[in-house]
Amino acid sequence: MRINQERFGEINGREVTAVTIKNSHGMTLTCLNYGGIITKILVPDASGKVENVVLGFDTVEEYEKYSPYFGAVVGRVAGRIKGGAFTLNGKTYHVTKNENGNHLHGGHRGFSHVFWDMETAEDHHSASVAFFYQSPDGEEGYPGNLQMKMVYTLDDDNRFTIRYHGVSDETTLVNVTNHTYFNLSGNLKRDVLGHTLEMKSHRFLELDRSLLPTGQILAVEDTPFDFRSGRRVEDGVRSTHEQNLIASRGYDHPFLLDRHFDREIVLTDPESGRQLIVETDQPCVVLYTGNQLGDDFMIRGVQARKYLGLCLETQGLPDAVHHPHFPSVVLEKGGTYQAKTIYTFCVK
Ligand code: FUC
Repeated sequence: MRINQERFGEINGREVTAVTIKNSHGMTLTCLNYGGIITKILVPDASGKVENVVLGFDTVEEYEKYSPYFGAVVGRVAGRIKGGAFTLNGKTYHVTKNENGNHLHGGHRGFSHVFWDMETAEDHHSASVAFFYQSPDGEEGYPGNLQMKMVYTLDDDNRFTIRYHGVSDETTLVNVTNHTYFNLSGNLKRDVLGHTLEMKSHRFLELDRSLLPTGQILAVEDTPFDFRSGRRVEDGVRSTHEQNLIASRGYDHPFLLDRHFDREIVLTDPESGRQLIVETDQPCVVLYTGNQLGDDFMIRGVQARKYLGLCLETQGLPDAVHHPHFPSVVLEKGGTYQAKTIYTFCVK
């Protein structure tokens, strides 16, 4: 394993550092001490050709100007909180309303637009970057001083693991995810419509027009949301299912996972032969097919556009604080938030 650090740029007078980890099986991962942003993941295709499989930029300026959370950690709470308000232990809290009167992805800066302290470590078969962030009481409106730790580990089996850990001195909400946009074609040669996705999920959440859960849990059976035997991403774009139309033609939906650490999410690009297996201890994955991606910028020389990447955001259920029948995302004072997701890259 090799770890390398270099200057990536500067934000508000502070250096943004890029850490690159390279294993002995042709896989390389680069991430930043800003938003924990994963800027690049290089993996081989079926013929051994090593190319980048995530959306990212080479300058901080582009991240600041254009990035819809490319590769970043999002929190304290991923997804939307209706009306930017919630009640905990009888007290109402107002969090940043940064999208149509609702709270999205932790607010203006959240976890994605702040510096994290970094420490690297390595052993025989893996190398890690540990990230630390202290979110002060009241930040973006959330109660409690929250100490977050997140560890990215790459091993020699082309397995990339993210572990999250949080403790707070007051009861608060935590539901963190990583917002990487994957595109297994390699260096964005094609969009992701021809990718196939297989997911062990028989239920998904119905969304309203603001993309907030209505509270209804729907069966995937006989819908374009049934990925149990695998289907092309394109199906949801061509679909006239009301839920695909609400998501601006595509998917922006939380799927409840039936299994954990059992190949529950498998994304394949049949052309390159690349495959990504995502496994997690989290109750759901938000499948977002890049339906809102703008076309007013370039991504490493490629025109940005809809469906150029897709996110597999493993997490607790969105807006859970307003739906008592969803698993809670409340972190009690003195308790510990923990989550783990493993991304394994291979070829078919
Ligand atoms: C995803 C979606 C949102 C939003 C954002 C950039 O998580 O759920 O709709 O577009 O990313």
